Amino acid sequence: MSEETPNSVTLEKDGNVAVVIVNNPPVNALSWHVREGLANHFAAALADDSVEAIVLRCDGSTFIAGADISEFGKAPRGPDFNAVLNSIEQATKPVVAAIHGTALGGGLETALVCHYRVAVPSAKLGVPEVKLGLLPGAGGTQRLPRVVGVEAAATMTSLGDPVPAPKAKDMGLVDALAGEDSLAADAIAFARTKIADGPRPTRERAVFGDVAIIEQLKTANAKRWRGFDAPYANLACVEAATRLPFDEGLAFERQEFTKLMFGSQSAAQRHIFFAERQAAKIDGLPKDTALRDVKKVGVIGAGTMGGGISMNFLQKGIPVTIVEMQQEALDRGVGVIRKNYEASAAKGRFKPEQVEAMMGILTPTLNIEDLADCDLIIEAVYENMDVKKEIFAKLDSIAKPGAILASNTSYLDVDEIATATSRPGDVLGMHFFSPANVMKLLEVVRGEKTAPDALATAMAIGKKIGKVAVVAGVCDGFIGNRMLKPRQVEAMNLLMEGATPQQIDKVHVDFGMPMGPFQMSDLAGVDIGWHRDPTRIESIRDALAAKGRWGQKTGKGFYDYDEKRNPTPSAEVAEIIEDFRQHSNKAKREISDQEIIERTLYPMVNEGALILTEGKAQRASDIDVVWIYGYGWPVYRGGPMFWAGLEGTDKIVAALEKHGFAVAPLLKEKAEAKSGF
Ligand code: T1G
Repeated sequence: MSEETPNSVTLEKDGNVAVVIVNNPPVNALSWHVREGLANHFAAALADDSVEAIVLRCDGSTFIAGADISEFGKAPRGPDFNAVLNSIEQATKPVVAAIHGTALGGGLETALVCHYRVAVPSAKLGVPEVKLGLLPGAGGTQRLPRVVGVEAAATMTSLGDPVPAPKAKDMGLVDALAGEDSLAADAIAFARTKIADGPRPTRERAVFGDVAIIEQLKTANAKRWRGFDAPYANLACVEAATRLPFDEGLAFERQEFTKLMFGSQSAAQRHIFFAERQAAKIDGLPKDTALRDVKKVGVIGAGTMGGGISMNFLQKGIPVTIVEMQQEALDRGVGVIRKNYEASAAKGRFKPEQVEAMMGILTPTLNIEDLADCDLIIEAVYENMDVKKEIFAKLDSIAKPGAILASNTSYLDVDEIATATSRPGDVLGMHFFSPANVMKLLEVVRGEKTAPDALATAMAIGKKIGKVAVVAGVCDGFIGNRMLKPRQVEAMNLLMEGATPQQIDKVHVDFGMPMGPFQMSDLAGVDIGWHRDPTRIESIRDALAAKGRWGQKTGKGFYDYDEKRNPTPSAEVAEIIEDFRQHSNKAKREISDQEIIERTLYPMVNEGALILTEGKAQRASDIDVVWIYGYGWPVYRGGPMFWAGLEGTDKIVAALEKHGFAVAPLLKEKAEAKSGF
């Protein structure tokens, strides 16, 4: 949306109806020149006596998808958005919004100042600002309650989910549905029917509905909204609409909007909005790189990961052939997939016939040769290099030319695995996160010899199955797990020095993480990577594992768990830690929460800087996307690398040096420049 293209709004006439058309690809965002064009063309249409009604529509794939987020934080240009909207609302001729694609945020606010709205059935209408840490700051929180009522307005603004047009019609948000292929004509015809009725300024309509919804939404979403400011600000504005005159409500909204706009949470969430889209781009890869066709997928291993991975493809109608060694394991794996789908169907996510259709394109087999016609084969067996190389050597002999051979390993050397084949260009990693059918993150691991089109295809198929795909280089733990390691190591050291599992976990939960290092260990399994020799106790983990404290799966780990898996601190664990401390002559001392932050989160930023310097991540924002979508890092803190900028890289370096860490040169550089990543 370059400043050089001001002609993004045009005006046409169809008899006595003027049609104002926005054309600002890719999503008709309300860039300065669009606001300017709207102001000019509406003024022209209103001044033209031959015009008796006005239609506002957009070219391209969608109606206005909101304010131009890329303009936020920049010097304001063009007319004030609210002034443009007021001029449309106060129009002396009926104005009809013709909606297709998405009418989102400022786009819906624009449609709300139009006196009537016509939409195609496939359209979606919503105010997703809360997902950017904001609120509809151009009258949306004051006009929505006047059109759809308090309940719907509170729900739409605080949750941010769009509403399909047919439902919007039922809610009164849309006045008429148009033909999918005749929106412009239908809107003009509708406008003509409103000439007699005249304008219907939304601000003059009465607010209706029950304000009790606001407390109900807060109660129902308390866990989901923990740490977020925006949902509560949205509800405060809708509540204000129920008791303040329109202009006072607008002023209250403006005040709340400004607070959010200049706060760190929205800056973080906007960062992630663009970071997520940036992550899909492969630096240096020609945009028109031809992707390989992926019409059939093979999955090796029907365990938890293999099953979850398969579900992603089946849900997109892509046939999967799943291989196991033993019939019993195969039946169990296929059974779990069906059980998961039936559980989702019971919650209304799928229709029973959809479950049958997905299970119908799943082919279980004990014969790996059945993967010969697959376009993509994903190996998801347990972590053992020899086993994986054996499988890839086998695949090399049976897979068709051009098939992509992917490993779901979470840390093993993909280049080493590729050496087992004669086609390393077709080998890469596709690291899914458990549960693989739920977690959105996918680390696509680029091997030294991975072909650009293979990489691009894996990234594209990742997006197709609803994942946020990020390119990672080959190193131990790739991006996410590599940064997790220093955190877990320091967490264990802090235990030895006097902190408790519950203290450390509380610091992380208060920070906004879904759980702390020890709750995470208990969920993943304390025995992961354990040498299985109960007589060999070299770490606190060994001691716990030797006592069968393997985590949630055995009802005890770093915590004891009740039947509902609620954790409680364990006296036995405290004893084990005390025992270890004494044997290693570690003095016990008071440890502050700040020290826990400095020694568990700052080293992650440090490791992130090393990952960037080594080129194992394309950009710092990719690291943020990994942690947001793979590890539950709070989106309102923007990810570890963005957060480092908020926290202060100089402060981080000073603390890391204080605690004796080797500081990454890139991080030192940023600290000297007092800049973020
Ligand atoms: N501003 C600027 N750029 C935008 C944009 C926006 N609002 N929306 C999308 N883009 C860019 C995006 O970065 C990408 O660029 C390209 O368009 C295609 O997007 C006052 C304050 C509309 C559902 O939150 O949800 O209004 O990567 O890949 O999958 O109250 O984009 O190609 O260079 O996502 O087809 C509220 C945000 C703004 C909607 C289309 N609006 N957009 O999805 O394409 S705040 C939103 C979306 C506001 C007012 C307030 C989606 C989409 P690039 P894409 P898509």
